[in-house]
Amino acid sequence: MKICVIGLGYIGLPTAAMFARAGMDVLGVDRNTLIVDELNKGRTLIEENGLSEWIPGVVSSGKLTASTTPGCADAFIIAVPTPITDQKHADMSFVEAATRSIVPLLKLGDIVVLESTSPVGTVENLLKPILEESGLSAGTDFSLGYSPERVIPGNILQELVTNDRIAGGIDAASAKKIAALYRTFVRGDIYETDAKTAELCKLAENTYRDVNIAFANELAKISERQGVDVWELIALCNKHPRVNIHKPGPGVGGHCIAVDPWFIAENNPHESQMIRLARHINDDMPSHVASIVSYIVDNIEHPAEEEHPAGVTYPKGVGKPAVAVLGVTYKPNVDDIRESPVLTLIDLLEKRGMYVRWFDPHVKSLPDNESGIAEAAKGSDVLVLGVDHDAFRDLDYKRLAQTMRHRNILDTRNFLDIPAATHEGFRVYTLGKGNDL
Ligand code: SAJ
Repeated sequence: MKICVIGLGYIGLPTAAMFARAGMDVLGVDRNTLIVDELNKGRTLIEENGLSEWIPGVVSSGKLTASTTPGCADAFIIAVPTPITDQKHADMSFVEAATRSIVPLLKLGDIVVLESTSPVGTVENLLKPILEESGLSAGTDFSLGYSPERVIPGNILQELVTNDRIAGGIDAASAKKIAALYRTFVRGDIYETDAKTAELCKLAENTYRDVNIAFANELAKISERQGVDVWELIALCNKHPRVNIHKPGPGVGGHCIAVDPWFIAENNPHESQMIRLARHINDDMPSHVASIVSYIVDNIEHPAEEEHPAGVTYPKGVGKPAVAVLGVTYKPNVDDIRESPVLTLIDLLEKRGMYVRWFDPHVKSLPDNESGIAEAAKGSDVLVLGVDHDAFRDLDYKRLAQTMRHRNILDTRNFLDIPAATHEGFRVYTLGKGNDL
């Protein structure tokens, strides 16, 4: 069976590799020539566990080849980005372009599956009319539907195989054929449904998480006022067999949990009150964290004349607060900075007149990245943990105490070894811990 996977990103490339390992002849398509050229050399630009070990084998066996243009296939998988605009609307231009590129290739009996997270009705109202310009009719002449991924970056290859999956079809026959296609590598159960239910299912799953995280963030703010440790609170709540409160944090990033709820709210503005409020609560967390940093620096007794880390000596008593931020990706141990709440936090701190430097070992693409933890922390008044990367698990607090101007730490993830830090003279504040704030 020949499969054409359009979009070789976090989902498309692992999915293409899965079909190739299942013995299919796979053509991976991406408009980015660098991705295509690297893939044809058996290399990937994506940092994902296990992927760089998988790719050389399926490429050298000839099971996976890459091109910038699609070719004839028995099944077409569309896994291109569906970004969100500043007006919080879904940008479907990549999906539309990918769909149009299939039209001249479509033949009787083919399967077309959309995987990209999309507003409800995309398959029926966007893909179907474009594909039927081929003269073929969806359902009768070719199968059409929607089958979303639900994998977590960092564990994609494992979860693509083991997670249950939804196969939504424009008609029941399409759902059945799509389910059979994915059963070539999916070991989880595959549930057949209609395309609109599958589209809303994907959005609802991630919206459940965003609303749940908003609840956790609100509990964090309440705990700070009530003198409670929200981390202990949530751990105790979750001992209840039917309670699963998520974790607070400095905000919600990524191109899924932070985005998908808007795809529901966009078309259902009046019915999505809680969904939109949850988005605003999560999007307000960087500002809440910035106010905690201000609280910390406002309580520092700055000696009068002191050398500022930037080599600038400020007038008596007007030392500009210096903040070091560790981690800027949207979640731990990934290189993805999309919708990162920590980048928003850095911007807010600078707007509050603070001098901010940051370091993230996973980010290679941004010029402001310091060369290491000590370089970012040099001369700073507060060290903020933005992301709980494994690389930050055992910080050298003795060295940090020597390089920082004042010994304050703000942990936004309840991640750091507080006794080790306090042993070196640090004052540690944790988001959501009422007794710290
Ligand atoms: N976060 C919290 N508290 C929590 C959990 C997450 O603040 O309790 C924050 C994280 O710090 C991060 C954001 O939420 O900023 C989202 O992270 P996440 O790990 O919850 O989920 P994502 O964004 O990685 O979602 C991915 C998506 N899949 C891909 O990106 C390929 C999504 O489509 C999946 O449904 C989701 O994993 C999943 O299934 O877990």
